[in-house]
Amino acid sequence: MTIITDKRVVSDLDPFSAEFRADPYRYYAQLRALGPVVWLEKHNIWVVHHYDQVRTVLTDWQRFSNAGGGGLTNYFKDKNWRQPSIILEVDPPDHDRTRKVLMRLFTPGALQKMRTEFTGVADDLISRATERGRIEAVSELVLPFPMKVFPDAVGMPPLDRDMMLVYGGMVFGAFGPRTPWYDQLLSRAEEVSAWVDAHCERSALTDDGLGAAMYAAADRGEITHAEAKLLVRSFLSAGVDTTIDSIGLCLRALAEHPGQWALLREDPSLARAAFEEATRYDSSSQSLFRTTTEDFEFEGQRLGKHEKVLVLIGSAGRDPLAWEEPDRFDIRRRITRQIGYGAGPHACVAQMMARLEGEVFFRTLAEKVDRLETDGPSELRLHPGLRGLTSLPLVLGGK
Ligand code: OVM
Repeated sequence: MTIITDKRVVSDLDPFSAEFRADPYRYYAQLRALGPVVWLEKHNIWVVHHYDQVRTVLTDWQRFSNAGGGGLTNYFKDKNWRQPSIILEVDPPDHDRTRKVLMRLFTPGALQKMRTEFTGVADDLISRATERGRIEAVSELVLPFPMKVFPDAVGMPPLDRDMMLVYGGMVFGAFGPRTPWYDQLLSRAEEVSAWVDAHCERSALTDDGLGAAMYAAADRGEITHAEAKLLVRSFLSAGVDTTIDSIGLCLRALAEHPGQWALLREDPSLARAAFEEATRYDSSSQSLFRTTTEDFEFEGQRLGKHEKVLVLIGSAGRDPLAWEEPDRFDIRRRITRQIGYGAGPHACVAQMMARLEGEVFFRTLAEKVDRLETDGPSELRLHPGLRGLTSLPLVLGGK
């Protein structure tokens, strides 16, 4: 008989609470101090939060599966509110077939076309914001950018902001626990799902966007037409809120670090590096989930089969074991091991598009804007699944 002594490392921290979300980096450090794998008793889940272990978990898809669901709901035990994603919530080899279709969309030519279009939109939005001078940057500058360029690239008509943001809230709400807030949001699930479904139909898309390219892959037999529709849905699920929030947080970081803004303003070619650093330093995607496929020992802890593992990529980006002065926002940092887009087979498939949005936005800002200052406190949206701002008052002055 084997006797397993219970040396489980336990914490009562709740990464989904408003208190934690308001100041996550402080709590991440507390979690890291406890050890590489910690049991969170509030939710009965494991958590990993160091760079190395986060990368290991995200890469080891055999033991840390995505089929258990992208959020806190455990699909091995419970049913989810929406049909599972056919790319996020499946494991290789099935996953690789749908992923390949999406990967092929981001050709140099497609990205070049996006760059031209993104630049036109950024130019227009930033010029108008600069003329106004004092702005609430989330609603007047940040949000309108992905909200325009993303549906345009996919080939969708302009998105109804309210519906889109309710849907995004629902999708990423699933990254957190069932709360009265989330239940209320889910009360609109039927209406919102119908809206999303209708927008993902081939007939609702232009014939020259990313959406049409997915249906073309179906015509070639690489996927079914039903799968093409679900892949358009994945795009719409993962592509809007994430970039809005990441661009907003990067803008705030620049406004709050005048020395870094001065560097970028003097050399707009640093824009891509600035957004890359913000993706490490403070970005929308802080957490992901995996679910164990078997009983095994990991970093000295006994993990059981079908247990949820919270993967804090936001903490991995601030791990002092992996980064020099991780709490410093430094746009000249050379980032060769980005973890903000995840890692392994499920690493963000549209990360090149996300980077392009960030690069174009901040390059245009650096080219057109001289003065960039905060104009009062910003407000965080204390959403359990995605980090972002609800308001960012700024003063902008043109060059
Ligand atoms: C999807 C999906 C939804 C949310 C996030 C995500 C981070 C993917 O439906 O495939 O990736």
